[in-house]
Amino acid sequence: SVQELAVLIGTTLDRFIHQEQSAFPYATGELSHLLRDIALAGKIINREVNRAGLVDLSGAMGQSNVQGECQQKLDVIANIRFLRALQRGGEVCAIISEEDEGIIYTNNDNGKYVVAIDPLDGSSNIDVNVSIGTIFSIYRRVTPIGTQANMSDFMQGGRKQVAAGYILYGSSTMLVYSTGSGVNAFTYEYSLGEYILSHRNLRCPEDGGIYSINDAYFEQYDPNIQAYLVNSRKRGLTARYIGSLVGDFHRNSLKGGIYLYPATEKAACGKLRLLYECYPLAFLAEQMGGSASDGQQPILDIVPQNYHQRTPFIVGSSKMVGEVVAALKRSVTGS
Ligand code: P6P
Repeated sequence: SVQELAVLIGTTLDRFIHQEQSAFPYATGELSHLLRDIALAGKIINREVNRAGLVDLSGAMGQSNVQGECQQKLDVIANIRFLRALQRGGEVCAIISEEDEGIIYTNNDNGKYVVAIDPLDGSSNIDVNVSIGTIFSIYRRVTPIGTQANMSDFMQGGRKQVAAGYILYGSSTMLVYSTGSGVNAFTYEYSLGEYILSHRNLRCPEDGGIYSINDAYFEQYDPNIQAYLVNSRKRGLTARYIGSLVGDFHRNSLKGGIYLYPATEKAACGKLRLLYECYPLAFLAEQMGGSASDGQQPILDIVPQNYHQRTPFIVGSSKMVGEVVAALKRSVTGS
């Protein structure tokens, strides 16, 4: 049977979440339910992504999101699907999404959690069939249960995340997440409709041979970033940059490497968003033994100011990130 096959293949996500929850005797199951809601939305988006080329879901919607970025049809669909899954799940009282300016209220004022989400990052890759991803970040609300959530629920800072993860729609679809006790990755088995545990307790190699950065902006980078890149080429490192953060992050986490989106002359804070891209991936990186910095401090220590603020982002193998941070600090101290 399907279930017997699942048992043969290994631990399903549902079973893993249940096992993880039972390790916390006081856990009441809401976070488990929330993770299942996200996993379900991921299955639905997976289906849409896989069909995009066939049912004309690829291509632009002809409108822009709050970032002023041209919205791809799948962006809009992914946003709607996740909002609907979280609203129906009942565990979430409010959401911040890359696709919307302000707080989205779910009308579940009794929900204990808030979620910040990038429903479909890297969506410009949809038309050319390159991997794309969903990134999510979960906080326990600080406002009283039963009241309407507000900005304070989302401005707690990266170290207050209770869970974070991503779904990578690639050659296979994977859900990778952490609730603070290590990182586990689940590969979606379509024939079973189940996510199967494929990478238990993922660890990011301390060092690596891959660097990911948009070389086109080389002239705009800090001279010490430029020096790092020149040196990386001399050392024979491999350049891999697919224009999809989740794909680059996932590969570098498995193989060892570093992803950089530094400040440029045109974008003093870089391009990536703190709340629903950098905080969650920094949480995962640290849980895997890697690290994440804005060049001056760990990403998770950045004090949030607003929902869509940007930050320079350097993430991956701890030794590599350390080298870049040391180089950038020389920029500041002039040493
Ligand atoms: P650039 C996609 O828009 C994204 O947010 C990340 O997924 C990706 O790494 C980066 O921006 C690409 O940006 O400026 O190099 O095209």
